[in-house]
Amino acid sequence: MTLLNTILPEHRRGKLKTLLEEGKTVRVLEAHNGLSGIIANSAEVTGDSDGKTVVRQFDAIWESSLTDSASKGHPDIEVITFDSRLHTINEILAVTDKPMIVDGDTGGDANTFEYTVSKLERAGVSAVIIEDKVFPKRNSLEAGVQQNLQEPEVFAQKIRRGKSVQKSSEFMIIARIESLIAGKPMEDALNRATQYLQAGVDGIMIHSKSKSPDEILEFAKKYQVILKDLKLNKPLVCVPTTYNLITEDELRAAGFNIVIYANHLLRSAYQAMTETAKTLLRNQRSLEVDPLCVPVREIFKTVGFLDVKEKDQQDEQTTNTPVIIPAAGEDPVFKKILNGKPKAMLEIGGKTLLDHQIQTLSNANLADITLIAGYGKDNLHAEGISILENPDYQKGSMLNSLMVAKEKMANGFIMLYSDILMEDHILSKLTESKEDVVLVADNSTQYHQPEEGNILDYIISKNHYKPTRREIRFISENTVAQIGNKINPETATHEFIGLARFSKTGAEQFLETYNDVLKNFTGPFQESEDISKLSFTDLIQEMIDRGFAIHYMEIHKGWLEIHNTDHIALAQKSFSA
Ligand code: SPV
Ligand code: MG
Repeated sequence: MTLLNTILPEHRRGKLKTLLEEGKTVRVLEAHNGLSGIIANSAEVTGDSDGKTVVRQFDAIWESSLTDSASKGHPDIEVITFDSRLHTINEILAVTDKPMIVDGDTGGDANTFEYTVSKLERAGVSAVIIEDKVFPKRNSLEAGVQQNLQEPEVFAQKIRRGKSVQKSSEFMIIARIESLIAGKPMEDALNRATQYLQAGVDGIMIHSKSKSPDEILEFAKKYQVILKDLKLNKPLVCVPTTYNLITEDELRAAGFNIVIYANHLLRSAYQAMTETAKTLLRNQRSLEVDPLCVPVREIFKTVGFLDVKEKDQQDEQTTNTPVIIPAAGEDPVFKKILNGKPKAMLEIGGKTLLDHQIQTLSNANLADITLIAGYGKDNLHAEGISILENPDYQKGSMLNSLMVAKEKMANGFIMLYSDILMEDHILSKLTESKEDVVLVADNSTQYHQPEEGNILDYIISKNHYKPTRREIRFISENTVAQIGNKINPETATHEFIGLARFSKTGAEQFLETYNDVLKNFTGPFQESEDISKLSFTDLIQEMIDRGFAIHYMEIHKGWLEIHNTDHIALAQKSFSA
């Protein structure tokens, strides 16, 4: 169900009357369930007329007894109960905002009809059309079927009873004359029209199953005379199913105000479904039916599933995403300065590296921070964050430390290397990303040589482009083809800065891949000489190889990694600036 077209009954009901009062010829299309209702409500063609753009749509929806019954596998003989019809009617009303005209069949007896009017009006239906046949009626289109007409006086009284119970002035009761269907003369039809108009009906539908429009055109001409005599102005309705050469313009010129295409969505769906079923049988696989089918995603879009996905993603982003900082390893470069303390405690500009990170995270509303400690854990000091321990920090890679916080990952998470500092905008942009796995990737790597002895995580972008051609790029089209520290810097397009965001789905994919790799592989794996040394980038590469989309968010500088004393000086300089 899509919530796009929701409308209150009181806002919909009067729309049909308004269209008619505006002098519009109302174009109506049949619907038999929610999905066909959405199509009738939203189908649109755009064209050009005298240099002006013209948009054409249907104005209203016909809830047909023929197609409602047929879609339930039943004949159109009033065997589908009114409650079932009302269920379909409400299903369509829930996903549309255009006026609805309900095919009320005979309306039952006068008492039954009163309840029908009351329920339809309350639901927001704009009009009901009842036909002057005896309950239970037979569909009008099949030749050779016995058609029993109701006495016009009895039918006129049913109209009066219906009009007497409606609460609003907007709801319309339209009388459908079946004389021509039952093989009666034109006089009978005209006589009935007069009686029904005198009973207070809001419009007349003249039905015909002739291939030629002649008889309804003759009726329309004489109907104008009746209206004139009675000093009334009541709309005239037709259902051009059999006389289908005539155009809307011609019907309008003949005096018709409402044109109903009464069964075409169901009939076309039936044809397409039958063809699909047979094509599957012929081929014993489904490839050949693909051209006969819309992509699943189009259905998702139509029924609002893509909206749901987007809202879920927004919720996920606005709920506080946990941040995991693996910081267990011992740093050989700063061994002396740190003197038994972990690297996170490195002092930069009067604050620890960790405090700088906590500050940046809190600027992006990220307060759920978990740090994985190992080396020097007793000398780790930080407020307002959780600390977990990786006792085996000397054995594995940073990935092992990250996995200590597995429990934190279930609803998505952000991973941050413990030795990087960055400008605020990077994190806020990352938290807004919609993709399932997003790595932050710097493109300035293309312009400078890596420093000696510094091992960097490189990325090769899937959609190669010239870095010099600066243009707007969307994360959704930035996908990673390759990641790792053994990639030739010359071929790399980006450097992974050590910051990544995983959605709930992304986290599931990440954990599933991790568990599967550990269970099923031994020895060298991706860039690692042994599975026990599996790194974060190895696992991401494995996800890529398994077909998961790994996106990157491109940045240009604005961050620093603290790998040597020069970096500390640089950081101090930028903080004082
Ligand atoms: C319907 O669509 O159910 C109708 C029109 O009543 S017809 O089938 O032509 O009678
Ligand atoms: Mg019908």
